Amino acid sequence: MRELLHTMQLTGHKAVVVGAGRSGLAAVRLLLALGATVRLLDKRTDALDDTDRIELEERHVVIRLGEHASEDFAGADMVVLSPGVRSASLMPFFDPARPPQVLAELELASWFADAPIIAITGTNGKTTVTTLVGEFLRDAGKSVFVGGNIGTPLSDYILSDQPADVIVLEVSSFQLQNVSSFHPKVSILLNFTPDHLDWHEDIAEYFAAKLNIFSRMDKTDLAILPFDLKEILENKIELACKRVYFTATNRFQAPTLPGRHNQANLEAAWLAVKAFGLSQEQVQSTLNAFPGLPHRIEHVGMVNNVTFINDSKSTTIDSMRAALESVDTPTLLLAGGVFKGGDLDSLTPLFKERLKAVGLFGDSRNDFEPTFSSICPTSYDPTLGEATRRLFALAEPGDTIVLSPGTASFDQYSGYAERGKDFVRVVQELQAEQENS
Ligand code: UMA
Repeated sequence: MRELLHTMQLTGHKAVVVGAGRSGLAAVRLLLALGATVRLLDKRTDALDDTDRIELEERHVVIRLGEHASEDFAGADMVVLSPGVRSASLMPFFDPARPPQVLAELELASWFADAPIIAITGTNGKTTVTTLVGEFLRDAGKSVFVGGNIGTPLSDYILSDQPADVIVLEVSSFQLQNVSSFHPKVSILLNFTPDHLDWHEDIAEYFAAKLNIFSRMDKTDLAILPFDLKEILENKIELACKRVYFTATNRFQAPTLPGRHNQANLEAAWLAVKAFGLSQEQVQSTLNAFPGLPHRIEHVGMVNNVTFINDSKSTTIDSMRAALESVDTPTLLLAGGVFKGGDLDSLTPLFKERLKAVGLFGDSRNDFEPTFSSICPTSYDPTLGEATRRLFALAEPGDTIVLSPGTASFDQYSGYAERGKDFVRVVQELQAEQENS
């Protein structure tokens, strides 16, 4: 048990946790360790598996599954939100005479953080930079916890005995929207482009949530900021902490992290670990052995001298742009899925320069087809597998087929990772067919 945790800290407190996913379950366990009385809610009636349900019931957690209702929140002192839960959607259920304290799982867990935090946010590149910062620090001999939006909630670390000299957290706008005392030592804002507008009220709300990462930082802390946003950040936002701006350079060689956007990611990651005493040589030495990240401009095979790149993590137009810019051979693009919006036409010059053909699949055909069909041969197939095979039939040796859909995957998949694995499966099938022919 961590030094800052005491079992009597929240004794007598009534806490409601909303969402029985990874964050919600971790928050429940942390609240139990603090002595709170806990109620767990989830809209989905099948949200809990038997193992978790039995464990929580044995620990006297009241579980309520199904649509939320006012009585679920009756008497609550605090309501802890999973990232995917919008606090505004719960307001009608609260007693206006005695509203509870509403906070993110990240906020609750951060009260007990016992090591300096490096927090990373931005629209694109968060997972890459979070992973890199963790790897750089580990290779330099530091013990590190890497978590947050990347997968393991901070609450899990707080409840563990894992030692850490540094806590490295990927943080999303969803999480940042409900923090008030979260206080990183170093924060990185990687970039900012429209995203999640299906969830946030508007772009201003999304930007404000991202900037919340800096709100508690003081003059001993460091903000690492994108040069592109300097004017906006200098003129509109007051930061109490030190700040440094970054842009893409050629400081590092990183063959598994192609593209200018990755040079910018590397620069931001380097500035963060520099603040912890690492040298440029140490960073380069880690990069020399860095295998790259799955589903992010990942080289997944070659058939008949046609290269296949899996960039399934590309869920925005901006990441589609980054992927296309990173490939310097004639490109056949696979795109499609749930389009989240964005100015596709602004990329017309890049499309004209790079694209040989486009294979659309899944949803959003009507969003993509007008732009692409005016530029290059554009086909449509219902599934990714069919679209990949069609482009492969068109491709010539030396070409590259890039899956960089620029969309969410929920029309056909449970997430981008499943979509990426499906693509890899098709590539492997093509490889096997080629070997057997
Ligand atoms: N739910 C309710 N009521 C609501 C809304 C949701 O009960 O009003 C329930 C859902 O039915 C569901 C549960 O809440 O069962 C899910 O909670 P969640 O979506 O917060 O998911 P977790 O499993 O807790 O995962 C979260 C992050 N998910 C989101 O932000 C959507 C994970 O990031 C993160 O890895 C995990 O916490 C650990 O910190 C994923 C993600 O997609 C990777 N993040 C977005 C992104 O990267 O674009 C932000």
